[in-house]
Amino acid sequence: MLDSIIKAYNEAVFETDKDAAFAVVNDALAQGVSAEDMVFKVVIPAVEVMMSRITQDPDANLAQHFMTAQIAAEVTEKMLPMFRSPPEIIGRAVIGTASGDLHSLGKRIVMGCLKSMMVDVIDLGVNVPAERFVDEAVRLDARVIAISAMMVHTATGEQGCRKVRQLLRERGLEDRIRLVVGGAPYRFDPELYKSVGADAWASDGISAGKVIVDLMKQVRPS
Ligand code: B12
Repeated sequence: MLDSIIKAYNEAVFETDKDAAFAVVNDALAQGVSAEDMVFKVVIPAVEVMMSRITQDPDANLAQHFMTAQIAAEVTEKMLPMFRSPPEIIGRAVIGTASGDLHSLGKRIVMGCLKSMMVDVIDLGVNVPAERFVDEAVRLDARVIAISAMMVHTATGEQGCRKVRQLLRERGLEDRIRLVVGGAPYRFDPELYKSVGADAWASDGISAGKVIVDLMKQVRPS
């Protein structure tokens, strides 16, 4: 039964048809599929399938990429109250785009993936000053600061990740908060994250989720 649900859900997502995706979810629940199975066996694998299609299939497009992550986040939010035992939230991250950068699509995709992977993620928006990343991470007790930067100068400039690293160091927060970056400039140069002071980077939403979950495990709870 799960195989046909997975197929129908993937087709709906591939067509960016949110209503159809939710109809598949509701039918599956009515047939007795658990909320846990919907999230872990249907929704998250669908995001992984879409990510690999995006890279391999010339017919896959940005709208499909974007909608997969949005639908995943919405379905997961709907399923969580139905879990038999409260799902274990792995930890909290704050995310935003670097100072001077208004590109938001990649960040939103990453957020959708993180939510479906049980990471509590708080969106600080676009054009976020370095101080705000750090202040909000402290205020919200986040273990990870995630910075999206789509332009070379916002990825490498003095007001972005480099400044966040400097502030973490100055405020003695480096063992409590990890720093992760993503966006096109990091894909072009996979070593760039190190030179701007990040602990890690990831090329897409699903790998961002995996990297961030790993970073959270390294952090000493406050
Ligand atoms: C859409 C777009 C815009 C839209 C943004 C709409 C929006 N709400 O986001 C608009 C039209 C507003 C725009 C404006 C500008 N843009 Co623009 N834009 C693009 C474009 C075409 C696509 C970007 C995008 O959304 N990609 C799709 C998403 C899904 O991919 P992504 O962001 O990389 O995200 C994925 C990964 O990188 C990763 N990821 C992303 N963030 C994070 C964060 C973390 C923590 C992790 C782990 C992973 C991760 O996961 C995501 C999901 O898989 C790119 C060109 C391109 N092909 O990349 C140019 C591009 C980024 N823009 C560019 C420029 C120059 C500009 C402008 C300066 C143009 C102008 N003269 O006004 C302005 C800048 C405004 C500003 N201050 O930010 C240049 C940057 C050049 C450079 N080398 O720096 C590019 C590369 C175009 C080009 N070839 O010249 N842009």
